[in-house]
Amino acid sequence: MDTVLRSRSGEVVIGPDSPFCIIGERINPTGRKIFQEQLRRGDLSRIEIDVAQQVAGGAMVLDVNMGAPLADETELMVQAVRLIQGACDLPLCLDSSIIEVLEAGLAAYEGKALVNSITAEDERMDAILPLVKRHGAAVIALPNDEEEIPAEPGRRVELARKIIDVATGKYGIPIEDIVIDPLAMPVGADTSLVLTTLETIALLHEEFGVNMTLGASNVSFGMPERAAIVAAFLPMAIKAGLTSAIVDARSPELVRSVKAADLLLNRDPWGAAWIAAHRAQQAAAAT
Ligand code: THG
Repeated sequence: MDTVLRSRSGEVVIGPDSPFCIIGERINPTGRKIFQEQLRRGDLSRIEIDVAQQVAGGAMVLDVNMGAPLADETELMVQAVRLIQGACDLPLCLDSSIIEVLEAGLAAYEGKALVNSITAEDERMDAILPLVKRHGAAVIALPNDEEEIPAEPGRRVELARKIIDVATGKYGIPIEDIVIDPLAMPVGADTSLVLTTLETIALLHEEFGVNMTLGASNVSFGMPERAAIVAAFLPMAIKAGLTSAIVDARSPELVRSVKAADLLLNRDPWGAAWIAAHRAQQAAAAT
């Protein structure tokens, strides 16, 4: 099953037979005081740096989150979408918990975006899925609702089923445009949480064959040597059926582990991408 995203003139396929899709996480002010302050002042210059770094690191899609406290998130999302689409030709993942922000971002976007995100809450689905349908976008869905973030993989699968039924049945959204987030939790909070995520990925893969993405940095939150932890997590998750992740593409350690997983899992025919990346690096080092 392939999820196709588009920018103005580019296209990215998320699917089991394509290279693992790296979604750059960095266009996001969460935890960044200076960036938040700049956004409050309407200074978007930092975004250009972050975009350039994510692209250089190997991002194939860019997550865009403008959730800075006390800033006009709707206006910032519109400005950011225009700025980023002028600066690069990668598809965007519009990331906000606020419906109006997603709506304004979709209206400003040229191409087929990935909307981040809905949950199994009826109210959110009924507000956001019509927008997704109208704009011909794809959507990330989290299997939690107002009651719970399920601890049990089986319960996450049931909530994913509810979302898929509503999105396809009630709103006519093709199942390939639904990307499920199996929910990545910090291993530092409880060392059994990542196994739960891995089991959820395997179950969702078996049950629906859908594409999946998650915030990979969540896994290492609060731990030292974060990149090493994420670099170990991703190949296991990929083998279980994960087809994309929101990660910091500036980390060579992490991007290399993804590219090695592509090679080892037969998503890099003849190792052409692996060898080409090595040659490009050698050439860059020689100059
Ligand atoms: N699922 C989905 N979407 C998501 C997430 C998810 N979007 C947001 C988040 N999780 C993924 N994006 C990030 C972005 C930044 C960080 C983590 C996840 C991060 N930032 C540093 C920090 O807070 O420590 C920034 C600090 C700094 O650089 O100064 O870790 O799970 N669907």
